[in-house]
Amino acid sequence: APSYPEYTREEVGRHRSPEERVWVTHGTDVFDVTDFVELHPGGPDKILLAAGGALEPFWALYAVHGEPHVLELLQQYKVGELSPDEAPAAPDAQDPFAGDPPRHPGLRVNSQKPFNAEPPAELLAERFLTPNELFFTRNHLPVPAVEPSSYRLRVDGPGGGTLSLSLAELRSRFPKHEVTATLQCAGNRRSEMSRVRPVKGLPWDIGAISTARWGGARLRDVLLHAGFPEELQGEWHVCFEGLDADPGGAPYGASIPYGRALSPAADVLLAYEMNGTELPRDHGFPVRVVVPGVVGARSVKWLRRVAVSPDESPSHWQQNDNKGFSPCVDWDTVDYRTAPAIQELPVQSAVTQPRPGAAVPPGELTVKGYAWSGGGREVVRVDVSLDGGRTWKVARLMGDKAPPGRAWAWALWELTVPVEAGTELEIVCKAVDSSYNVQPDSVAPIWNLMGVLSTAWHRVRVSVQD
Ligand code: HEM
Ligand SMILES: Nc1nc2c(c(=O)[nH]1)N[C@H]1C(S)=C(S)[C@@H](COP(=O)(O)O)O[C@H]1N2
Ligand SMILES: [Mo]
Repeated sequence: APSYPEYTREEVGRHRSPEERVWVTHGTDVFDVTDFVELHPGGPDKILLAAGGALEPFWALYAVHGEPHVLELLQQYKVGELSPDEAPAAPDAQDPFAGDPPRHPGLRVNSQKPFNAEPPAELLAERFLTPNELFFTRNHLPVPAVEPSSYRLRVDGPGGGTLSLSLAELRSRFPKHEVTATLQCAGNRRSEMSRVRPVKGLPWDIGAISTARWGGARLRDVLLHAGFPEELQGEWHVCFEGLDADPGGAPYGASIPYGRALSPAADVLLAYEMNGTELPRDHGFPVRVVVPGVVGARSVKWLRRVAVSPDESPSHWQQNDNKGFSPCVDWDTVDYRTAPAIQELPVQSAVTQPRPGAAVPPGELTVKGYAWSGGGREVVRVDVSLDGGRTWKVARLMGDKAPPGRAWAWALWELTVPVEAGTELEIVCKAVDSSYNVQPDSVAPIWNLMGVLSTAWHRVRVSVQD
């Protein structure tokens, strides 16, 4: 057998683009696949996602690569082996994030500690249900380590008593209900807003949104079981607390109106399953709230306590975050009490393919993306323009048909159009929901200091090759 040079993972990691060669690893073998990138049946953009690192996490998403002919093909590009003394770095005991779970290397990381990451746009709308490993993650604190056998959910009852539910009781005492729902962070597409004027917060691109099939007990069933009535007079809120707490001991918390929590048509879940498996640690293991049609911040992960109160959750994230303000409000004048907490989100859409700056081949171009609206409002149409919004075409929508008012999941859409060699395109998309709400055409008039609710027409400039 030929003997190969040895490389460290760091050396492999320097080869991430055709200019610096494209290297990947599989097992302990190192490959230079630069010449295969353009030949890849799945497209060059996909293979480049794995450039400089391991193929396995990506191939796990596309089973065709398990076929023997794929490994044979790969073998001809072998250039080396990983050095055997490559040891994984030892975890740091002082680091509160040392116990965080491993993550998929394809995620676009906005902050490592706490972990905040989105799927790459190239993979975001490939599947109607986002694979769990790629689902965007929005953590404010370290991920709690929960021993499932000792987990208890505390529900404060109406008479001062408390209900304590083990995971087994939550699963067995209440019917399992399944809902396909999209979660979107209020900060999705914030980076477009900060291009107008700086804003506070993580620089999300278009991927702080993902879709899963959630399974769990209805929050309604648990509250009725705890003794709460179908309706309460006056203003009441259902408050949630997570097991993740800041150094001062304050847990992550949020609340929703009582009526939504009790409504059978609102489908609010205490979820213990995500796409048919137990919840991953990053997404709230073992139990999280899923509030369909509502900003992601209310879907509290690692749920430890549910309480009913005449006031909204006292948490910072309910009171002083996830609120929308006028463009005239700045950090000196902001008064959080003047704006309601975001609950149902406005209509949203984005182009996931092609990517900004791409040079696409002439002939036929397929434009793809997602569209979604809050409050269960269905996306009824997506308009796409290739000339910056002068002329429009209607995209083809793909999605599950939902009952009226309960369209909790996004619609994926695509449009194939002829494009001429040597031209510049400004691709624009905008969605319309079942209330005929539309997206605003530009960012500046909806700019706000927190960079939330960034829903302007999504614009992507590309050139067509000669
Ligand atoms: C050196 C690395 C890779 C090699 C040698 C490779 C090889 C191949 C081959 C031979 C096929 C065609 C399979 C068939 O139809 O029989 C294929 C398809 C595909 N690959 Fe890869 N691949 C690589 C990396 C990747 C990566 C990193 C991704 C994703 C991030 C990816 C995504 C895809 C997709 C989406 C298809 C099309 C699947 C379909 O049509 O069902 N590939 N690849
Ligand atoms: N306990 C807890 N719940 C939480 C959060 C958190 O940091 N801690 N982040 C919230 C925010 S802002 C969002 S957008 C969603 C993201 O859910 P995901 O990470 O599963 O995508 O979780 C919400 N629930
Ligand atoms: Mo969020």
